[in-house]
Amino acid sequence: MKIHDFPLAPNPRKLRIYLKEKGIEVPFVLVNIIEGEQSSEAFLAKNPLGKTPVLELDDGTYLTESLPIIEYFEELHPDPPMWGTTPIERARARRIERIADVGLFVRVARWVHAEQSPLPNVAPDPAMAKAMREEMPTFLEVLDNELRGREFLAGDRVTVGDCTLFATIGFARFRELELEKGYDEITRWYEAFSKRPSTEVAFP
Ligand SMILES: N[C@@H](CCC(=O)N[C@@H](CS)C(=O)NCC(=O)O)C(=O)O
Repeated sequence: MKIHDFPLAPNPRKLRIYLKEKGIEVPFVLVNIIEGEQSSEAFLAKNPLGKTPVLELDDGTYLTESLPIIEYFEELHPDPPMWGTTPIERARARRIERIADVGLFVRVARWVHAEQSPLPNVAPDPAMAKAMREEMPTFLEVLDNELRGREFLAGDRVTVGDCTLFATIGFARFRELELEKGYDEITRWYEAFSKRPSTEVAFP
């Protein structure tokens, strides 16, 4: 088994943080998305959408999409549980993860692409950048409130949503967007989480 990814990109980073929190070791193969390697014939054969990460299984099967890849590992290695231990904990952890990903991360990614156009295949779009920036506070406020009185997003243990939010804020910072400014709970959580060994970036 191996993972094809680019470690600085947020979806691969979320998966890497998750794997380290779980103590699962998987070899990585670098796909340089800044240089357009995701559009090569060889990579498109693994993921026709040209996106990282891709999990390659030993039988030659390719799994794409970071969250289903996480679910796959979670089923193979249930401990420590990264969604919580009871139905209500799991529902809550999944709800928060969706807000961090579909709510916040998607807007940050669209903002980066529209504002800074870092990939060869995406053109700048100032109107889109403005709209995305204006929509972010709604999600930041919800996540900030969820963290009030809690060490991690879903309580006293790390769940997948922490990996998602950390990768999102790290990506925003890397792109000089200070997302957490003015959100005291997120700032406190981000500083503490950034000390965890799981957040170290390593190539490949
Ligand atoms: N929904 C997908 C998104 C994957 C994705 O957008 N990956 C980015 C890196 S964060 C990528 O490889 N982008 C290359 C491109 O768009 O050309 C997932 O969760 O894995």
